[in-house]
Amino acid sequence: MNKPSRVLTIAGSAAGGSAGIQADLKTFQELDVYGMSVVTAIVGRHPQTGKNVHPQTMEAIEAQFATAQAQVGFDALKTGMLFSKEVIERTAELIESAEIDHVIVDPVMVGKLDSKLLKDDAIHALKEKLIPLSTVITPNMTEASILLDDRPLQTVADLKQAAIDLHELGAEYVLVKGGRLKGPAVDVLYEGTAITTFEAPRIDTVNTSGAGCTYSAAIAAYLAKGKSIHDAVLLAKSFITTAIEHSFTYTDQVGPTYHAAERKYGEAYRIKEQTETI
Ligand code: PXL
Repeated sequence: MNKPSRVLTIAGSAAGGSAGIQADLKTFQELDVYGMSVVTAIVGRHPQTGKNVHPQTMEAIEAQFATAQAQVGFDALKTGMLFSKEVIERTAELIESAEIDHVIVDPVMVGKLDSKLLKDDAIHALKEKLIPLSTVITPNMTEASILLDDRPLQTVADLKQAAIDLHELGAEYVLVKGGRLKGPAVDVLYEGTAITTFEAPRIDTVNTSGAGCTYSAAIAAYLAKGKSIHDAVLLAKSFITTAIEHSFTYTDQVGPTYHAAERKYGEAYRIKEQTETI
């Protein structure tokens, strides 16, 4: 049998199923890679207490990683919500020791429901320890702005400059996502010598919970399958755009993207792209 490529996500559990570990594993399954997970924290809302984040112990985190490594091994690894400086530092050590080909760092900081998914003192560790080990980082505009010491980002030109400057942190590639731009959803990929913009139409919906997780999980899956960074981003953007087009909600709360949309409707978007050398 042709065995599927293997992808590990190190991230938080999002109880509602739209984001975090749950979004990652659904995406891996859709794209026919073998998914594994290390849960760093459990995110759940407690209406009375407001308590939101339940960090897991370092022992539990290490045990999950060791199990996945021994039972399966990794072609690619993706990080999502890591929450604390300690978990970021340990994750960096584990990545270095495991010598993984493709490392996708989604620098998750704040959830759609304003849940705080990264402690303030963790940003430094993210920049110094984890990002330098990554193949690609996938910040949205807010995260890119924070990583650039609160630089305001408003236009595609701002995103291009942000991608070039973030590259200095040591990632091989930088993808700055323009989901919060006015107008079309334009993402910017900097590959060190060339910048490519990927453009999808803006879809008028609030149901985009977990869109960032899903997008970076799809990039991880395609890289694990041997695609180039350019093709992985192009295919993943098509996957997430179709998932957003078919997003929905069961309640009055912000709903999930539809991870099965591309398989079910076969409606891969034509993403417009343009490359310029720097
Ligand atoms: O979408 C960001 C995100 C990532 N990881 C976890 C989350 C969320 C958003 O709520 O809960 C665990």
